[in-house]
Amino acid sequence: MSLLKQKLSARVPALRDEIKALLAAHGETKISEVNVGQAFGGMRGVMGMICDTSQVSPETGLIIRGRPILELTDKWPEEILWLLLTGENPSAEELADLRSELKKREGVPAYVWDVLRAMPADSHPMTMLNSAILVMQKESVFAARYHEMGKNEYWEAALEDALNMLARLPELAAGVYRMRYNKGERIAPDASLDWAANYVHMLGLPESEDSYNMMRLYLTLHSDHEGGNVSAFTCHTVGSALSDPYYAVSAGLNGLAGPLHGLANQECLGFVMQLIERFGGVPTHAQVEEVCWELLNGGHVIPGYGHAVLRAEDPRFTAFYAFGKKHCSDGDVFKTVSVLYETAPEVLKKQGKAKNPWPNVDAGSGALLYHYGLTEFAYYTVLFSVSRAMGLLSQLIINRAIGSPIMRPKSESTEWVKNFVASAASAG
Ligand code: CMX
Repeated sequence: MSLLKQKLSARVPALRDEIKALLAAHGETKISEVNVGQAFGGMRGVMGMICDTSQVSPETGLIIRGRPILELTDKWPEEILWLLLTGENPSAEELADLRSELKKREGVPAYVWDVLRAMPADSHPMTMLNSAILVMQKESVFAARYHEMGKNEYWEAALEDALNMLARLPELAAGVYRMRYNKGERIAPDASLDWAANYVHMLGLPESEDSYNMMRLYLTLHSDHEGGNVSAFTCHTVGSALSDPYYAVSAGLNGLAGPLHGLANQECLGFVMQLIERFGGVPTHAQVEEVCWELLNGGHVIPGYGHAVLRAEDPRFTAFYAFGKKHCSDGDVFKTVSVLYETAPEVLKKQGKAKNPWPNVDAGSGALLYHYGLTEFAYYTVLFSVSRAMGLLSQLIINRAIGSPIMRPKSESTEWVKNFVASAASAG
């Protein structure tokens, strides 16, 4: 048994007992209220679900198991996966064991490549990735064992699926890249490399300690963002029907493919490139300001800025920006990202609509990827997905461990709300 499974096996019964006791004593205690604005407004701020892997504070941003993300930027993704699942940093032995678990599960089935080859050559890379994950559903241990296992074993089957999926995702995602952008044959994994470095290797990008570190940082920073964002919420909902992790993750990542969510990093670099093209190089602050107003006046968003929860600069942006300043501050792309950073928040503040005018994670990540040779920005959400799969799967395993039931919030009609507020007004 892997050390990760051993650790979780020791934890899960206590976690179940703790939740059972909490529900018995406080099941009826109110923790949130919902108003009409929230019911029509994407349930913003409604505290209606549990996520133990991470929280997002409006001021501090992402906090993984109690640790602010800026304290974790030197961690590699495998360490983050361990932390997400167990709440602890792995020992050297535990980390080595997790790495070898992932290594031995590598190997994307041949039929997946056949399906991808049959897709239209101009398919979006996210469509290719998510289709491929769905096609691999036949590998699901959870689905295969569903009729014979007891509820208490669900998390173990989910863990099997999670480790298999995570082991294969870099190879799959790199294969999507090479196929979609005609980069030649797929590149086989290198057994001597860690999860992130191996991904750089299989993508066929120039390899150096710097490019490895950029990818380690990228995969660490995007790993999780509590439970209510579109991809996590979707994965949770689909998983709650006991659809297996392949169905649930593919569904969640389809949400990540939306321009208001993960696709914003593609949009963001596209915007930066348009600025460079339009102004023949790095634009001035005045030029960027003019274009930002054009976007807002045309009813468009400034990609990479604003957030549903954050009310400060996203610390993940802060970390990327610091890395970029150190390693790629000479390039036009990074310089343009900087001008945008110094301009867009002021424009958004002046317009006064966005509750958070500051950059989010997507505002800076593309400049780094571009610098290290990944210039096809329609691919960027696939990178985001490889990382975010760690959070989605960690949440899903924990949810199966604690026996989270099927999701079923109540909806009502607009007519119902009109009647409700009318009778509340006449009663008051
Ligand atoms: N540019 C222009 N307008 C913006 C804006 C931006 N970057 N951010 C918010 N607004 C607008 C909203 O569209 C909304 O306008 P309406 O009232 O006309 O609908 C108004 O400001 C209030 O929005 P909000 O409460 O501040 O933000 P929401 O919680 O509704 O939306 C988000 C959050 C991220 C969708 C929004 O800020 C946005 O569209 N940003 C640009 C896209 C982006 O960068 N997305 C990536 C987010 C990170 C991620 O999930 O990956």
